[in-house]
Amino acid sequence: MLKVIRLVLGYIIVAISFITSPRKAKRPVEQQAQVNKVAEGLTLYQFYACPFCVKVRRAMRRLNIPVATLNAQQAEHKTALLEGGGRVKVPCLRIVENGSSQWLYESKEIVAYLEQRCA
Ligand SMILES: N[C@@H](CCC(=O)N[C@@H](CS)C(=O)NCC(=O)O)C(=O)O
Repeated sequence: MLKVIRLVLGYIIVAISFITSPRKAKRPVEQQAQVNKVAEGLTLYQFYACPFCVKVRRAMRRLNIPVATLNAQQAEHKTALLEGGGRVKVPCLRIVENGSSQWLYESKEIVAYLEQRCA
């Protein structure tokens, strides 16, 4: 029952977030190309109706950073998250830099990281 309530609330948050979508940042073409380059090394493991994931997706939109998203409810992505990050908790941002991966948990930390990379 609790799971159903959480799911319903999650979808209500998704709907409100859709209606109140933040504006995408507008940058000069070269700057946006740099941000797009940064995004190439990033992947967000998430659940669609998780409020913390909604928060990160809103930040991604606001910052106009095209980070790939993966549904951590799918077996292959869930396994990758568990093996790479150590636990199945979302949101989690996988950061690939210089050939090595870092797994960043906590929506607040993820948003701060994205803001810093887009600055
Ligand atoms: N404080 C975390 C909360 C994240 C969270 O509770 N995520 C839930 C889904 S909405 C989850 O993955 N729970 C599984 C777990 O904690 O093991 C954040 O801000 O990212």
